[in-house]
Amino acid sequence: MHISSELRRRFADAQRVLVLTGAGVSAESGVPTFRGGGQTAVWKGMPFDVISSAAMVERDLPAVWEWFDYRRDFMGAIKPNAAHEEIARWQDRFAEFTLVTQNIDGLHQQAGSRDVIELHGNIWRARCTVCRSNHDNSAERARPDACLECGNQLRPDVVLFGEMLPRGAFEFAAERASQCELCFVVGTSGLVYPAAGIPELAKSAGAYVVEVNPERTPLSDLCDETITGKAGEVLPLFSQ
Ligand code: BV8
Repeated sequence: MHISSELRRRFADAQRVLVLTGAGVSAESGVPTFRGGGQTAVWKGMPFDVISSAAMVERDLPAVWEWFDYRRDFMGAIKPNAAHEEIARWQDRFAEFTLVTQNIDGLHQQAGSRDVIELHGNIWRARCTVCRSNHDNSAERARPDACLECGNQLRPDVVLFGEMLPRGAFEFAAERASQCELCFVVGTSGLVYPAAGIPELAKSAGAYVVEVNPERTPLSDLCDETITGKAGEVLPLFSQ
């Protein structure tokens, strides 16, 4: 596992860099990955994209909360790993640095990353199903039973399957992807859209695209380089 001289040169010269992360960047912290949001049952016999879907919020919001509270409770004790820490260092290294994540675990922010574009929301927030006002959902404090503004039901402030991404988040990420010179794709299976479209946008705009993943993914073929390895072992090599 080594960094090519080509990539080291581009890393040294780059002004505009974008990083897209998925569950794999948090794997070494102990957050289980999803295997592409596929049909594998993850909760009470329900596949991931069923329990984490807009339809389930309509049908059985308490079941959705049970699933997210289960994840929130074990994520409470989880810490960022060397990959999160290295990426946090990059934000002050490049003239224009953009961090886009599909993760809802908040570990990038815990590692010191600022202005993280959370495409799929954040497990530490809840929002009102009517007035959309945000509420704290941290493990420490009991979540309010209802919206403190309008009294309606609260739901996890995450993007569920079949739901639009947060207003402007994808558009801003897409804009930065089309301007970057170097795009890293770290720990994602590249199966969930529109997030997986970001490296494609960067590539078509002429960026040098690098994948960091122990396995090949549907995005590997469009990458200029694929580094086969764990993010927590590969990314710190850039500071050496
Ligand atoms: C939408 C939050 C518009 C909730 C999540 C186009 C084609 C096909 C389908 C669609 C399409 N466009 C839209 C769809 C439908 C759908 C979709 O993409 N379905 C998939 C399953 C095919 N997309 C949507 O519904 C999106 N919304 O399109 O809205 C719309 C709306 C209404 C009407 C019309 C249009 C919303 C998608 C967001 C869903 N929410 N998360 C929650 O967490 O519960 S998605 C969730 O799953 C994650 O956020 C992430 O995005 C995805 C999991 O993928 P990864 O993060 O990549 O993780 P995975 O486990 O799959 O892979 C891990 C990788 O890491 C592996 O490759 C592994 O090898 C690697 N790895 C492991 N260890 C390490 C490592 N890498 C490095 N280091 C290691 N140590």
